Amino acid sequence: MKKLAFAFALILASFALVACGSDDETTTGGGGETTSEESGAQAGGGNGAEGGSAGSAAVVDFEADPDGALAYTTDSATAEAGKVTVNFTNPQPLSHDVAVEDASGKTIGKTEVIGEGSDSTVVNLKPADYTFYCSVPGHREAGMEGTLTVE
Ligand SMILES: [Cu+2]
Repeated sequence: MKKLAFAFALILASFALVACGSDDETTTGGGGETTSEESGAQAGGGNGAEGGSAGSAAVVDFEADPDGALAYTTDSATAEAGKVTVNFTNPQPLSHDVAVEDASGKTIGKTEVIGEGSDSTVVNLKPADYTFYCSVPGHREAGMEGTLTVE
């Protein structure tokens, strides 16, 4: 209960931060959230020709702070260039996602916004520095971001 109250306070705080923004994201926390069935997020890799590297599937795992803070458990990660599976686990009742942004500020992929669950997405990465962050309003500003280095 304490935890929930804390999370709720955080939600209020984040809305306060973006008070002038639109309110088209107010559906979170309604309780009726159903994580739409896992529609094969693993984007079946039929053609292994692309990306070539000896079958080493590139995967990066992210997790939101189990203690309920607006943070991931890490602020840096590395991945191999090519098709990278981004796994996200969120133990919090507060909804989060993981989005990946390139150096020009363009979001190139993101997971579903989820609470108490997990989701994954596949992004195509080149050797460069990317930023991963939570796209829920206010969360990135509060600290839910980090650097994804691709080699
Ligand atoms: Cu978040």
